Amino acid sequence: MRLPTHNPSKLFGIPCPPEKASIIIIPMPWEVTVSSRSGTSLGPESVLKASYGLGSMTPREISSIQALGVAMLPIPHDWKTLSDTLRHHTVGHIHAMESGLGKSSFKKNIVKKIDRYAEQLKEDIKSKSIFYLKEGKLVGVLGGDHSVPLGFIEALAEFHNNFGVLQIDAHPGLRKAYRGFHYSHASIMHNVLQLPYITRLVQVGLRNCAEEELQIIAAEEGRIFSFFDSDLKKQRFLGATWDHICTTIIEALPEKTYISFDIDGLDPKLCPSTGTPVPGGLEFDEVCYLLDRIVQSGKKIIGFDLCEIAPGENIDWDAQVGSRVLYKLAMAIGASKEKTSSKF
Ligand SMILES: [Mn+2]
Repeated sequence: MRLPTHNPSKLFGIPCPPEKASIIIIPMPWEVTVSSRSGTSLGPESVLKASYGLGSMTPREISSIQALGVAMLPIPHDWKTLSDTLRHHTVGHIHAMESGLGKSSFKKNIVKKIDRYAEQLKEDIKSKSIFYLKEGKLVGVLGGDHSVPLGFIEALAEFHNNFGVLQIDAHPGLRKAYRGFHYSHASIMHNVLQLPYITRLVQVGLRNCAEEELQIIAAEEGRIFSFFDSDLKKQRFLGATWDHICTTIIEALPEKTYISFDIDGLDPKLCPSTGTPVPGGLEFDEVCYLLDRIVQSGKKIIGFDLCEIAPGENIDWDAQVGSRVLYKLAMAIGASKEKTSSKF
């Protein structure tokens, strides 16, 4: 499915050029190593389009986002074209391995070639992020698959000594070079944990974990805090309030936190077209409340990504939810900066 190109300088329907914005959204339409359904490379375009329709926002919400100033950079269509071309090579290989049909005849040099392009993509996002962070702006990355924010997280290390990652996701993302790809979306948190300045990883909503990943979570006890969806639901069923659970999650976060938001952390009714939906998950209002509580707590949100949103075939439901989540993340990081500006 092809979508028309929309005007990136009118995210949420509000004109805001990057030079006037306090928050810059870097879009990245990349999905070379996704293991299931494709579509997330259309995420930025579809979220941008859906964001125009946030007409149901209250006047207060509209004036708040307007006052904040959020600009999306132009969608890099050259990366989308490259992603489509490389995806053509990887899809058969990944599907053969996923379905247990044995090793495909995929050439090692093609894996290396894809890793090289992924490295270039990482550097591209890193240099763009550093440019805007140096200007004192806040930055968010909009995928694409979950492999894309690594360069941004590396960039943040040049501005913050130590920080933690709050990951909202159905999957731990702790696979080592999943299906041979060093920069696989399924390896994002494995790669993030190689960075020494990441003091803690707090995962919320996990419900589809490989044995290899459970072993890493157990071995990294203290550095990884995992809130499994089944445990969260059990607490709720036994009468715990979401407010109480949020307190527990926030207590696990360091003073400075990066938020990595995979849309499949939400209940799949909110993201039915994402690549690997899993039953269960968080409600939209629950994550909004969690974000509000993080801001109130005085812990500083230093950056975020939002990944794995894919438009549906006929309706733009996934993108509507995604644009709402993007709005909430932008408001949260803006409010967090205001609240903590005298602290850091
Ligand atoms: Mn996921």
